[in-house]
Parts: sequence; structure tokens; C-alpha cells
Amino acid sequence: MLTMAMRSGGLRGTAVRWLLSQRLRGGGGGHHRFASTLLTAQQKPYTHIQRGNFNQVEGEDLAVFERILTSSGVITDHADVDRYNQDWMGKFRGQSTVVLRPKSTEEVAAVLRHCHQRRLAVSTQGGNTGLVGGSVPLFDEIILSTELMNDIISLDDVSRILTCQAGCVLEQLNTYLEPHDLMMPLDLGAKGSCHIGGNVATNAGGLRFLRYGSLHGTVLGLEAVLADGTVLNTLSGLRKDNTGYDLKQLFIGSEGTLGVVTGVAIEAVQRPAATNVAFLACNSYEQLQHTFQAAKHHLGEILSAFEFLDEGSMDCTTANLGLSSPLQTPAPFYILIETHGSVQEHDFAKLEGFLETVMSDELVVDGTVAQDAGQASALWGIRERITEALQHDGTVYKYDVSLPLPVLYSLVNEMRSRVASVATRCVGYGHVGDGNLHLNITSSEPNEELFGLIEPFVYEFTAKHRGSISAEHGLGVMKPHHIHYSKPAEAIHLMKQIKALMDPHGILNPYKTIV
Ligand code: FAD
Ligand code: 2HG
Ligand code: ZN
Repeated sequence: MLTMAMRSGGLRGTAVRWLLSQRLRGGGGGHHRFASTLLTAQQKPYTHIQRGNFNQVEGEDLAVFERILTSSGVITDHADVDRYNQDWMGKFRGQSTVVLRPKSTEEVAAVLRHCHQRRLAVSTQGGNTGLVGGSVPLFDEIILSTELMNDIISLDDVSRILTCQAGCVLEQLNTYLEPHDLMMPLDLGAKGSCHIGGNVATNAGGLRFLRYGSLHGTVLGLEAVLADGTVLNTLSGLRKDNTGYDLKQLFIGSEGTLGVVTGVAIEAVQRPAATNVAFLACNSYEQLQHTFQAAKHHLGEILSAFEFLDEGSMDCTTANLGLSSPLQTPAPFYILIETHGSVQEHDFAKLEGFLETVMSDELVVDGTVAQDAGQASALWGIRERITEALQHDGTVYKYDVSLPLPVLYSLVNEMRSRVASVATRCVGYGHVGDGNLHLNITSSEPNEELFGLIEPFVYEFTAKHRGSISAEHGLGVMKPHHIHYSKPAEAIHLMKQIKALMDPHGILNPYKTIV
């Protein structure tokens, strides 16, 4: 029988925000030169990149920015700028000397008009939770932060379309929607810090993608400012609109290289009246796949998440964060299943049917079902906090791939044997429902030998199985040179043409995504 015992603790959302502020406080100051000593040791694989032919920010530029934004919108103090230069992982560090914080679309447009004319490079930043080095400059690009653009513009209760500025924090949007019995169609561990504009710019997937789908479907309209300051307002709240090319789709996943997203119209979803969360253990990856098939079959339309973690990921959260497993016996694989529905008895009956099947078929060897929202949140905490737990090992080599389910975990097994003598940990977890694996390899210090064992093997394996080298985190500064593993030359050529057309001086997020 399933145990109902719960022993774990955990935090959602707010935990990530806390970690972020802790890391940033420890950031340190330093002089702003373009010296390699300012790069973090983990940034070394990217030191071949040369600074582009952009102008440097001068006093006259600062005066223009202060006229547009007033002095509170322009940060130049070294210590204050520093936290915007450093990414969440502590892996990428830029050397910018100025942060601009516009409050309106008009201010963004005026800033970009000036940068375009003066050929000043710009790196847009939302919540700075990106995991591929896209959110921080590499050299002295101006940091354009959306943190003051956090107004909710409207909510249409009938069509459920929420329109807001790009700097709204995902968790705050959910709080706003709660009294309307609605919620955002996406959820991720970084919800306490990430901005909706950043979510759109990275085409973030997250924990309930399997149920509520991609931002390519839920974002109904966007407002973006192009590199030369042109405002493109397609903030339509229409579900159907076939008048020409759907330009907003270009910005979804463009990682700040085609324009600055300033406003988002997104379709909120019904907050479920009934939620169930179960945490299960399997003895093999084979069993895990059969359990997924059974979940699709038995739970059908109420399945809202099917997440997995391996034993190494669980060990990491217990060792590094002091969490404890809700199950008595360790197992090689754990699954978190969630249902969202409208009638509790109906949903629970379905869940029971599913659990009976997977236990009598011996696919699942142990499990627990949350009895209340606190327990559900604690179970989610284990899954959501793996990223945070891994950071405590020191150096994390992070890969985010899509693979056909039958071979998804083979990548972890093969990688583990390759790096066994050098790495601290090699773990796999992720979104089974979307065929999305998060492969993480850690060591106490950056290690070139380890890096050489990981790359290009990880990309070659993924290409061999016709997977994607970036399922949901984007390319950032980490992977633009590897895009050919997942896209044909013709597609890359067309992307470069689009970039050249929309940003002729290449000022928006240079060195990233499409280079
Ligand atoms: P930033 O990190 O600030 O920026 C990311 C990129 O978007 C950069 O290239 C930046 O230039 C660009 N950008 C930001 N704002 C704008 C804008 N307004 N206009 C144009 N470009 C912009 N990601 C997932 O997909 N799924 C997950 O489950 C997930 N879980 C995470 C869990 C943790 C603990 C952490 C730390 C990260 C996680 N991420 C996940 C990665 C990250 O949170 C997402 O990529 C998120 O969407 C980034 O939003 P942000 O506001 O922090 O953007
Ligand atoms: C998640 O699903 C995030 O938890 C982060 O996408 C994955 O840290 C990672 O590798
Ligand atoms: Zn993920």
C-alpha cells in the first residue's frame, strides 16, 4: 500500500529569490576593465569570444540616459552595477559599467534609439535567472533591466487575458490572478524572481508544460521595441488572427537578440478546484517509462505534471539542502505526478485506479500521496530545489536536452561512466512528459579535463538521436556555436538574415544565441 507518511520540508518560489539575493550580496566590487581576470573561472571556455566593434559608453551618453530616465533610472556605482553583471549560477560575469532601468515602453524606445545611433551594445535583463549566460553582458554592454516595468495593465475576466509590463515577476502575477480563480499557464522553480518578459524571451517551458502548453500558444500578444527604437505593438487579445505573419512568435525564444519585450498579453488558465500530488519510486528507467504510459492512460486530461529525478538528484537535495526523502527506501528513480481537475472525488478515484495498476504491475515500488497543500508543496520542493542544491557542489556543468524517451536516460548513464573518475556528481532529472532531460555534472572547482569529457560528447549524443541541444533554457552565450547540432544550415542562415534585418548594427545581446 502507499504510505501516507511525509517527512520532507521545502520551500517554493521564495527560496529561489532568497538564494539569488544571497549570491548577489557576496558579489564583490572591482574595477571595470576588459581584463580576463574579471571573468569567472567557469567562464573560461568562452574566452575566445572577441569584443565587437561597438562604442564605449561616455559621459555624454550618460547625460542622454539621465534625461530620458532621470538619474534614478541610471546606475553607475560599481558596487551597485556589480550584481547585474553576475549571473544566477555565478558562472558568467560581465563588465558593464551602467545599468538602465526604464519604466515605460517610451523610455525603452528612447534609450534604444540612442544606442542604435551611437552603436552601443545592450544586454536586456529580466529576473537574471537564466541558465545559459544570456542575461548578463560578456563585455561592457549596457544592461537594460526591466525590473521597474512591473505594472499590470488589465485583466479581462471573461476571456481571461492578462496584459502586463514585461518586468512583472511570475509569482506576483499568480498572486494577482488568485482572487480571480485563475493562474499563469506556466510555472518554474525560479518563479519568485523571473520576469514574464524573460519567460517570453527564453520561451520558458517549466513544470506544467505537458498540460498548459508552450508560450507560443498561450501568449496572445506582445509589445516589443526594436533595436532602432521602433515600437511594435501587437498586444492583441485575440485568440484567432490570421492577418499576415505572426510576428510576435519571432520574439518568443529570441533571448533579447531581436528586440526588447515591453508588454505581454497572455491567456491565464482556470485555477484547479482539485489538485493531487503523488511521489513514487521505480527500480528502473524502463519501469518509469511504463509508469508514464499508465499515467497518460489512466489520468488523461487531468494529468498536469510528470516529473522525474534520479537517485543522485535526491541525494544532492538531502546532502546539500538537508531535505529528506518522503519515502523509506532509496530507489534509482523517483516520479512526481500532479493532477489538476475540478472534482476531487472524481480525480482521486482516477489517481487510485492508476496507483493500483502501477503497483500491482510492479512498476512502482513505493510511493506517497500528499494529504494537503503543505505536503504537496514539500514534495514539489524536492523536485524544484535540485538546481539550487547542485550549486552547493561548487561548479555545475548544466545541459538541457530534448531526447526521445527510450534513450533519454542513456545519456546520463553514458556520461556518468565517462566522468566517473573526475566528477563529484552526474545526475539526471526533468520533464518526462516533454522528453526534456536536465543533465548536470558537478565538481568542486572548474575542471578542464572534465569539461573535455562532457563536450562535445553531450551534443554528439543528442544529435545522433535527433534531439535538441536546448529544450527550454535557450542558447545564451553557452551554445550558439553548437546550434548546428540541432538545426540545418539553411535554418541558421535564415535566422542570421532575420537578425541582420531587425538589428542591423547587432547591438542587441551580441555574442549570444545567433552569432
Ligand atoms: P533573464 O535571466 O534575465 O534573461 C534571460 C534571457 O532573456 C536573456 O537572454 C535576456 O537578455 C532575455 N530577456 C530577459 N528579459 C527580456 C525582455 N524583456 N526582452 C527581451 N529579452 C529579454 N527555465 C525553464 O524553461 N524551465 C524551468 O523549469 C526552469 N526552472 C528554473 C529553476 C531555477 C531554480 C532557475 C534558477 C532557473 C530556471 N529556469 C527554467 C531558467 C530561467 O528561470 C528561465 O529561463 C526564465 O524564463 C528566465 O527569466 P528571467 O526574467 O530571469 O530572464
Ligand atoms: C528545472 O526543470 C529547471 O528544474 C532547471 O529547468 C534545470 O538546473 C537545471 O538543470
Ligand atoms: Zn526544466
